[in-house]
Amino acid sequence: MSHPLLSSWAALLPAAFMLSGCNQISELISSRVDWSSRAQLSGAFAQEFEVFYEGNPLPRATVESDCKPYLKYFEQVNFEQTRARLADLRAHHGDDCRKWMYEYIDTDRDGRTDWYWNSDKGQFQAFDNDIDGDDVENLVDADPYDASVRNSDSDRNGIPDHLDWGFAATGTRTSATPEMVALQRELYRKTKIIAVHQTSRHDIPTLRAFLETIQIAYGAVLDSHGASFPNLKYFGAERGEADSGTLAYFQRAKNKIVFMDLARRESSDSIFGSRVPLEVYAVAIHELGHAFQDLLKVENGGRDLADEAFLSRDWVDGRFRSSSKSAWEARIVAEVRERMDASERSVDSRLLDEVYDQQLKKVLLMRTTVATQNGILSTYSLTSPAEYFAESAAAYVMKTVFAKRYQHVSSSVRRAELSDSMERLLEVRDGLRASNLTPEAERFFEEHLHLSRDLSFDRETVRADGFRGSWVRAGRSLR
Ligand SMILES: [Ca+2]
Ligand SMILES: [Ca+2]
Ligand SMILES: [Ca+2]
Ligand SMILES: [Ca+2]
Ligand SMILES: [Zn+2]
Repeated sequence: MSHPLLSSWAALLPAAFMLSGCNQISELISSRVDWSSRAQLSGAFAQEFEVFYEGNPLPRATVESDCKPYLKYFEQVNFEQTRARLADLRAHHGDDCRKWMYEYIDTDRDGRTDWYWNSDKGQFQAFDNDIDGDDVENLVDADPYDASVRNSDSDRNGIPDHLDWGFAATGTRTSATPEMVALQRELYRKTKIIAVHQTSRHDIPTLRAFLETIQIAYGAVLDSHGASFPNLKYFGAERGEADSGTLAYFQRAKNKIVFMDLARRESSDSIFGSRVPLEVYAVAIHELGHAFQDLLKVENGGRDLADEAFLSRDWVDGRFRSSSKSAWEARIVAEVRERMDASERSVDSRLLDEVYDQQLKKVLLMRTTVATQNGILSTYSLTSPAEYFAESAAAYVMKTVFAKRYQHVSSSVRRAELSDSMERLLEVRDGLRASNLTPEAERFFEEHLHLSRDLSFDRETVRADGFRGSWVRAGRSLR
C-alpha cells in the first residue's frame, strides 16, 4: 500500500528538520495532549472517518488551541513545499485547523499516524491498524482510541462482544435473527473469519455464498491451516456507490474482504446453493484469490510460485504479452467489427454467432479469437499480473465447478451445452470467460487447490431450502 502522507510529510517541515525524521510535527502535537481524556467527536463527524464496525466510537475531539500554534508556524515558514502542503490541507478540510490535526495525530506515539486522508473517498482512513497501541486491532477493539479499553468475549466463542451478533441474548446492542447469529458463528468456526457490519449490514444470502465459496474453492487452504485462512480475518459490509460497479474488494493491510451493497442482490442458479447472482461467486473467488496469492508468497519465503508457474511468461514489464491493455481492447473490438461487417456483407449470421449472443443481445468480447488464443479471461484481467492471477483463480474454479456439476450427463454434446450456457451467463454478467484459462494456469491452481481431484457434486440431496444437490469436497459434504 502506498501511503499518500509519507511523501507529503516532509513538505511540512523546514529543511533542517527533514533529516531528523518526518514525524516531528506529529510528535509535537501528540506529546502535548492525552487524547484519550478528550471527549468523543459528535455523530455529525461519523462520515469523515472510516467505519471499523457499525456504531464504533468516534475519535476524540481536537480543539483550536491544539492546532493554532502550528497554524501560525506553518504560515511563517515560507518554503514552497510548506505552502503546497498548506494548500492541500485547505483543499481537504477547509479552513478549520481542528480537522487538519487528524492528519498528524499519532495517539500511541509509535511513529505511525492514526489516519491518512483518502481523497477519493473523502474520508480519513486508518493508517495505524492499532491506533491506541493496546495490541488490539481497531476492528476488534471495543474502543479503538482508548488503550485502557480492549474487548471482551463473554461467551468465549472467539467473536468479541461488540461484534458478536449473538451477544444480544446476554443484553447488548446488536439484534440479529437466530439464522444470522448462526451464520456468523459458522463462518468463524470454519474459517476464523469474523463477519462485521460496517456502513452496511450483511444479509443471509451473501454470508452463505461467501461461506460456500471459500469452502468449495479454497477448502485446501482451510484444511492445511487448521480451519483458517491465515491472512484473512474479517469479512466487512459496506454501502457502495450504485454506479461504481465495485462489488467487493480485498484490503491487504487490514486482512479484510469487504462486500458492497451492490453484491447483495437476489438471484439463483443451478450451480450454487445461495440466492446471489453467479458473478458474486466469481467476485468472491477473485478477492479470495488476492489473499491466496499473498499467502503463498509468505509461505514460500517471498517466492512467487504463481509467477514462476505462469505469470512471468505472460507478463513482461507490467504488460500482458507485451501489449498494453488498451491495445488488446482495440484488437478485440476490431475483430468484433470485422465479423459484423462480414456477416452483413454475406448475410450469414453464423460469422457473428460466436461473439454475439442473440438471446441475450450481448457481444461476448472474450469469445473473439484474439481473446481465446491469447488466454485473455476478461478485460479486467489485463490490468496487472495480480488481477490476472485473481481472474485466473475465478476462471479455474468456475470452469471446474461447471464441469463437475454436469459430469453425470451421459451425452457429451449435452454436457458441453450445459457447461457452455453457464459460461455464457458468467461472461455476460461478469465479463469473465472461464475457458480461456491457459493450461499452465489451470495446472498451477489444480496443484494447490485440487478441485479437479477433490470436488464432486451430489445430485441426490435436496436441501431444506429447495436447492437440489450438494457439493462434496474430499468426501465431506459442504453444508
Ligand atoms: Ca500510531
Ligand atoms: Ca487498539
Ligand atoms: Ca482500545
Ligand atoms: Ca463472543
Ligand atoms: Zn482484484
